[in-house]
Amino acid sequence: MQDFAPRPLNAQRTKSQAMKLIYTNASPYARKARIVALEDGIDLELIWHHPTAEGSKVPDFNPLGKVPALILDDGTLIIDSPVICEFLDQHERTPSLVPAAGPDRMRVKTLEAIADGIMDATVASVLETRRDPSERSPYWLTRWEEAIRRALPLLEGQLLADESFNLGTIASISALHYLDFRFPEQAYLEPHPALSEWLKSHENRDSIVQTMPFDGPSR
Ligand SMILES: N[C@@H](CCC(=O)N[C@@H](CS)C(=O)NCC(=O)O)C(=O)O
Repeated sequence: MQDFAPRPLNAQRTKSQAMKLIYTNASPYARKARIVALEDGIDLELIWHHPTAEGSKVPDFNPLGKVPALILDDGTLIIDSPVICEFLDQHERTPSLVPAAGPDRMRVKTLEAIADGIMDATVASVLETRRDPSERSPYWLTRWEEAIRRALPLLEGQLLADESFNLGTIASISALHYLDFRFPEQAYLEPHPALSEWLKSHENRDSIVQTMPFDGPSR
């Protein structure tokens, strides 16, 4: 097994030295990593592979078959968006998006976990609705929808109580945009005007504009 020995990034990295991110343009988890990289000025080589396409190449990079997967210069694999995001942020000279310790860290990581949970329920619902209707589970679809609706007020309370821009904020933006991208007709944000306003207030930020979700390798 390869030693995990990531080297510090430096600002003069060239394209050939860039780390590779296996991703899709729709994945809200991959979007977290792309936003962190843009915010921290880290050069990532983006390699598009769809995880659920027939003959997908994603398992060649990540045996779990999921995106995002980060591949370092020496071939080291880093997976799961919370780990990838923290790795990217920590390798900047001044990590700014994930507090190192204490109550601030717990607050940011909890916010990220709520947002990731909303993504989990949304992605699972998307995959379930793509199955043959005879195989779909109304039980699970309802359960995931209820989880999302219950989690939104919690997310709203935490986001409105804290003005800072951090990994929790990034995950929340990714989760909420993805929810609207996949299920616009369900109008999940309609009962939460303050949360909608909060989301809109971030929509002109460069890293957010550049990473809006869409299907396929290019627009
Ligand atoms: N916990 C993972 C979740 C990643 C994930 O589920 N990604 C989806 C795409 S949005 C995927 O690759 N699904 C394929 C599969 O589960 O087989 C993370 O945070 O990175």
